[in-house]
Amino acid sequence: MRSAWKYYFETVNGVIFVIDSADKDRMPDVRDELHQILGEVTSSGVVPLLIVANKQDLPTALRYAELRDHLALCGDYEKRGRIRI
Ligand SMILES: Nc1nc2c(ncn2[C@@H]2O[C@H](COP(=O)(O)OP(=O)(O)OP(=O)(O)O)[C@@H](O)[C@H]2O)c(=O)[nH]1
Ligand SMILES: [Mg+2]
Repeated sequence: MRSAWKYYFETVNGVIFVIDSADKDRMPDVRDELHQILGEVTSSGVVPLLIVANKQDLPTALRYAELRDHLALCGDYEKRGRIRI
């Protein structure tokens, strides 16, 4: 599936990316995957990407600012107003 995402993005109207906010150990993998997707979404034209931070009810869940840091969402993407968590 991952290698086919590039073709998939050419045919969808939007992408919903769900994160387990409480799974801190996997944030590096999530970050890498998300940035790969962001690159492919961008090269496929304009595809809205919604990031859903799941499990926010758990006390150990990472909050907005922490997720933004872990996923390296600041910088260019955020400046362009293209990212909302
Ligand atoms: N507290 C809480 N639990 C949720 C939420 N959404 C899904 N779950 C539960 O999370 C569980 C699934 O997540 P995980 O336990 O991480 O399982 P997984 O991601 O399939 O497998 P792992 O590889 O072990 O992470 C299920 O028991 C769901 O009911 C949420 O918003 N809050
Ligand atoms: Mg999980």
